[in-house]
Amino acid sequence: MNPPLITVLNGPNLNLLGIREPEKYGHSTLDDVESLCAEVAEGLGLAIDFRQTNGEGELITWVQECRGRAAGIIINPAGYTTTSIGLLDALLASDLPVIEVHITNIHRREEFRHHSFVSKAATGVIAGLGVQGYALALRAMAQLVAPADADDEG
Ligand code: DHK
Repeated sequence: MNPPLITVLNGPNLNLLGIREPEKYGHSTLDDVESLCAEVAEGLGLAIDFRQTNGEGELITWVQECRGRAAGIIINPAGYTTTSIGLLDALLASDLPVIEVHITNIHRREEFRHHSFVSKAATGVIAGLGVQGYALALRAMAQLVAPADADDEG
């Protein structure tokens, strides 16, 4: 059987990880985050499709494409977190478990970062744990997509 596919989506400016405000976002690059996710996913028996875009429309199209293809979505919507009802609607329409990840603790930052439209579609939210938040999201997703009888295996 093929391993469940988890789509890991990254929004605007996350291509600049490692360069961008490292005191907030850390020194890992997006390639480092993809390697981390690939390693953790392999250990969990998951396949990943890891992507980044600066475009809101492209992000929405990728979410739409998850329906019927992926078993779950992990998303750092970055700047679209607080602005995009289109992204929220696409996530709701996907009918998939969604985990929202933020590298920083958005609640300790400026007030305009506190309200997330995406959270309305999220099974869970991870914020403030740096890029390890992606690894934690994969671990949580493995539980969410596991067949019911696999829960007993510890
Ligand atoms: C990343 C961004 O680009 C910001 O727009 C969000 C998020 C926070 C993060 O912490 O990963 O406000």
